[in-house]
Amino acid sequence: MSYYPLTSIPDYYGIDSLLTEEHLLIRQSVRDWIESFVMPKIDDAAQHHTDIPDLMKELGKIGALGPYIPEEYGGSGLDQISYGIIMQELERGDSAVRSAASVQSSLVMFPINEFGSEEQKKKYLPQLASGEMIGAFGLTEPNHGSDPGSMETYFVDNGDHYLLNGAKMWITNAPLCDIAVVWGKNEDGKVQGLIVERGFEGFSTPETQNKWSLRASKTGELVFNNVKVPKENLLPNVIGLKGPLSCLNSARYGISWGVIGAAIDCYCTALQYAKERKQFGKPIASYQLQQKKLAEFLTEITKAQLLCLQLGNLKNAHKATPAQISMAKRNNVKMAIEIARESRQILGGMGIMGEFPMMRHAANLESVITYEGTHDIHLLITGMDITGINAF
Ligand code: TGC
Ligand code: FAD
Repeated sequence: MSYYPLTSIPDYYGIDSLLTEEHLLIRQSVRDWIESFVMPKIDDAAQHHTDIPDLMKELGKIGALGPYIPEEYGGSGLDQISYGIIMQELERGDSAVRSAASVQSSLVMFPINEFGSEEQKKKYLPQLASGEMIGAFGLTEPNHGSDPGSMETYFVDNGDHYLLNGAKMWITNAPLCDIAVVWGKNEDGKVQGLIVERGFEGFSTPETQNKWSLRASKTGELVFNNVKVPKENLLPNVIGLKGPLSCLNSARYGISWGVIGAAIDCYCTALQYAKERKQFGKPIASYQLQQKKLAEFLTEITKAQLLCLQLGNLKNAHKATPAQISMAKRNNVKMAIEIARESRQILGGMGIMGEFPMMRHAANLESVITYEGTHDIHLLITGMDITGINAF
């Protein structure tokens, strides 16, 4: 259960009035699920570096996997604002929960839906939507993170199959995945996507241990040692880096909304605590220094909400540019990590305890500010968009 009443979740600029009845219903149902399924378990999972059992199936049951994927393939056919709202509510629980849903939706279901064959869509999408199948997305490599265009993973035509070699690193859900959408270079040096299934000989997924961040999420490697991938597992409808980067547009958009949820959790906790905690005979909320922090949190959350709502409108109209998405990802993650850090101070010593969410959110957001394009890379994308000069 949250420490604050859910009725205190802020809507300072009346943004709810711009949402539809359906958006509000979706938000309420995900909010309720986070309270009943995630909140009671999340501190324990993070403290013990374990995933939440059955998380993906439960996410499937509430319709959080592939919300915008067409219903004929098991999705919910919802709009982009619904997707954003779902991500926001999930990340109020924990970034690991949003990560699970965003990888499955934007990085696995999205490329199969956009670039896959009809057979691939029918074979994989319904099981991914229900959470019976867990997907991973392999782009980053040990030697190539911000610069995926230099990837070394490659595959060659070997008669009736492709032979895949290489390794991917920092892969969310690698140790749990049933399939992985893997980006490698073909014999012409062009990037293409392959669907690699657990059980293919030569494919292994060692877990990355000892993370201080996203501890309720499994991270690992994808290692390919002469893996025979059937030819029908190649994504046929995209060639080039724009394939994986298009998936990132969708996931980065979801993160822009998601981190608002983490910021809201920290803000609401800090506000409640500041009103209850007395020092020098008065609630600490009565002191100007604490009010400054709380007022600035709410200002930044409200600006981030407006940014996301308009980005959602642009996305619904298929007009959102990658650079606009970069701006929102960069701004909102920075906003959330600063609120997590500052709000912890409002709780004094109690702020470091697992009973309160700040340390967990702050540690999680250290990953979120790095993955899906680092804070610096998103700045360079904006810089290139406004100057026309590539500074990478
Ligand atoms: P560049 O030459 O600029 O572009 C190559 C081709 O791609 C096109 N393109 C895009 N297409 C769609 N969406 C985008 N956002 C695109 N950005 C570029 C571009 O038009 C070009 O197309 P074409 O047809 O001319 O070939 O590429 P570059 O090599 O200079 O690199 C550009 C850069 C740095 C922006 C890009 O590589 C980048 O974004 N780097 C960051 C890498 C990153 O974000 N990795 C994320 C890995 S996945 C992950 O972190 C999941 S975390 C999941 C979780 O747990 O939530
Ligand atoms: P590097 O690219 O080595 O960057 C190091 C530093 O150099 C950064 O500060 C960066 O901003 C800076 N830098 C790099 N290039 C430039 C430049 N041209 N100019 C100025 N500064 C520069 N990847 C996946 O493919 N799938 C996943 O599911 C996935 N999940 C992840 C989960 C977690 C928990 C984490 C931490 C990462 C995950 N990633 C995943 C990888 C993530 O996308 C990369 O970590 C990220 O893109 C950065 O790559 P890197 O770590 O290699 O850092």
